[in-house]
Amino acid sequence: MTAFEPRVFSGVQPTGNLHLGNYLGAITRFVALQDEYPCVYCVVDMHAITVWQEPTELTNAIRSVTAAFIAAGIDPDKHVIFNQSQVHQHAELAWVFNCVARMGWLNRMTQFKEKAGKDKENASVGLFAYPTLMAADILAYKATHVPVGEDQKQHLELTRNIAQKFNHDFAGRIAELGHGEEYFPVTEPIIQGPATRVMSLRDGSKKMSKSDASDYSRINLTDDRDTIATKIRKAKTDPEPLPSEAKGLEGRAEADNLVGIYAALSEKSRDAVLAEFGGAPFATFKPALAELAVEKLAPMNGEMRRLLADPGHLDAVLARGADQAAEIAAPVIDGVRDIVGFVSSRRS
Ligand code: AQP
Repeated sequence: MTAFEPRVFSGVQPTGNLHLGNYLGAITRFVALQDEYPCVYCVVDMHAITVWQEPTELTNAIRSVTAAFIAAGIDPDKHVIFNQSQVHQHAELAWVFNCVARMGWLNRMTQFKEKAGKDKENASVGLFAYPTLMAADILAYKATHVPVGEDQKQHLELTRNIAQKFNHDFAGRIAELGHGEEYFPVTEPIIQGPATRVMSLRDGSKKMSKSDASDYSRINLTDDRDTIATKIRKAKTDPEPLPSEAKGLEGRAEADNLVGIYAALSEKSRDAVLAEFGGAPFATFKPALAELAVEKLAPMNGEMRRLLADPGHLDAVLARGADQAAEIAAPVIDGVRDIVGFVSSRRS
């Protein structure tokens, strides 16, 4: 087995307002991992355009995700923050992976089915091929660990399958060219914490999502104190008081979601939260949750606003990050060209 240098990669789409699900499921994990690993965090704007984006809103959303990364605590002086479209190696590797992945694998992807809905014929080809671009994002950096929310588990499994098939199909060339037994690592997903799948505040069976038509379904990182309190007050619940143990949340999706959010924000377990609130009605729990959410999100909200007031600075962070990212990805893609057998007069 080839030993790979550990590296973390993950991405967030600039498809609208970032929400509490993105924050708890992904961004807080990104922050935690930066003390342990070299990290590459990407604003995946090429993924965003797999569904229609207004160009000026896309530009603003790219800066907004960049600001959220920095405001949450990712240090751009120690780790790489950039946007995908500035590093051409992502698109190039994605094409090779389109030729490695099988139609049957992609046909099984539930995210495409959910996002394309009933009108599959009218979905973009990019939306169908989304997971091969995601595999390219990760493997262009030979990333060994990828922190994501639960919804990305299937795409991560596909990335592993693509890495294994590439390593297998080209095993002879990989060895011959001196790359050892495997060219790409079989990446480990990191899906951890009490909030790997934060659900909609309006429907406990649907995940919280940027593209949900109802703004009341999510808490945006840019929401002010009053908006956060109103959204939590209006969140769907059932009439029963809270149970005193996590087991009692079974079959109570909305209650489970709110307790999970409280647990994640307070860095406690669900059981610890219920030891405090067991027996309490939602009329007591919801204001406590709103207060906690405001307390945790307000500093980040303020910092995001400060950063967004200077778009030139954010663009400079992205430009420097793109140079650093390309420095890592370029030799990886040069290696792929050689392995595949392309004749190449130009190096990356
Ligand atoms: N509800 C969620 N709970 C926990 N984690 C979540 N993530 C997304 N929603 C939740 C995680 O956030 C990271 C970035 O996600 P993304 O923006 O790249 O795309 P997505 O998963 O498709 O998120 P959205 O909000 O639902 O966006 P739209 O509506 O544009 O598709 C990922 O790690 C994801 O798992």
